[in-house]
Amino acid sequence: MDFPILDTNVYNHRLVYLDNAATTQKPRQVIDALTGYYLTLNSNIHRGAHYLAAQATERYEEVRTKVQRFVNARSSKEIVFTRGTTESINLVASSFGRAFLGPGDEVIVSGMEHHSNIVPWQLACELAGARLRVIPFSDEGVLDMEAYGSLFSPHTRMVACAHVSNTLGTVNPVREIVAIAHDHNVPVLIDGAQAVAHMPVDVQQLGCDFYCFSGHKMYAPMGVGVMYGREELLSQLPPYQGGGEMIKDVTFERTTYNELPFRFEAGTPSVGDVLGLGAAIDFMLAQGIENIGRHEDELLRYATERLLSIPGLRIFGTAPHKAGVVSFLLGEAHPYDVGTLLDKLGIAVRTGHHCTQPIMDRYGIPGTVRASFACYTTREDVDALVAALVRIAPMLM
Ligand code: 7TS
Repeated sequence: MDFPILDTNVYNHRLVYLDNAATTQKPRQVIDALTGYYLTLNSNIHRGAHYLAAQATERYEEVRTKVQRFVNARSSKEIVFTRGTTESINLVASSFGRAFLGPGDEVIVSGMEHHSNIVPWQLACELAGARLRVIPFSDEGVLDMEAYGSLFSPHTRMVACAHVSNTLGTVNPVREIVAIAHDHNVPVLIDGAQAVAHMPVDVQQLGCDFYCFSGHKMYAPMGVGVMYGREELLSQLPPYQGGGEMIKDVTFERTTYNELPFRFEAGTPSVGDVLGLGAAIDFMLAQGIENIGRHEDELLRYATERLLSIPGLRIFGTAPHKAGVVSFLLGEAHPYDVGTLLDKLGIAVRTGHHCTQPIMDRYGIPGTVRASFACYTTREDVDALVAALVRIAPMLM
């Protein structure tokens, strides 16, 4: 594994990068794919009749097939490239909302969603005169599945839920969530932003109708993401953005639209970033996704145990099934103060509400300090975090 940025020194300390839920660092292979594209291949795709355009198009479409296999979609038509999870969810909420949401309808979301799986649905509901229903969760950070079942009504049109919570680390029972929704003939969107880098994802096995994720949280460049949509449903959705590439024929009177998936890819995509995503998938497959998951699970156990040995430290999110995210508070210290002092010791964590304000309201706290892991995180990184917390605790408590 070669992640050049991890050699950075921060205030004369070795960088300990524990903000992987925000974005992962990039391995050399991904950086090379990106620079290689601009050095040798840069060209607009699907359009030009020339050599570079044909090459770039072929490579771009190869990555689509790679992503299809990566999440085990039935067809590459079901893979739409976007800018990231946020755009993927906005695409579905906007298009689905226009086609299927009406006055009095309901969309179910969980209480632990990232704002990007709340606000797009609120916008769609506002336009349609529909409303959100929210699945509550326990103090441990486990969704209340009984309450979930009771939220369905004849007006329920969609369920949108995170696979893994970016704040609590909870791995939600997605298969069960989907099965219950499908019993009510309601489709399900899964926000996989915090899942794809940490566990194998099989959209057919999960049964979900939409699955959204970002490249930059799985070792790929920023600027590329994926929206998987089950073909049967995707083919019923109206276009999201209008522009080049998404059309078949345009006149001033009427436009007909291109076939899937191009209908949802208006304009010039971020071709180099897509090729970087392909390199990131190759990197993950070479490491073995199960191996990465096992490594992070082991670190999570170790970090949880060591952090809890610090007097006054409280962890938020103690579900039995978690991914490599630990949110905590040190006594009554403000998370921002903890984060600032950790930074001075070279330790990068995230502080605040992590774009999940309803979770903070649920616990009645302003925010948390969050450490999150990736394949390159080590026990030494965790030890450095714990040692730093022990050192700064007397200044804050
Ligand atoms: N959904 C979840 C569960 C996320 O964790 C994030 C980003 C998003 C959606 C949005 O992804 P984007 O790539 O479109 O921005 N989460 C975080 C985080 O936890 N810290 O910074 C970004």
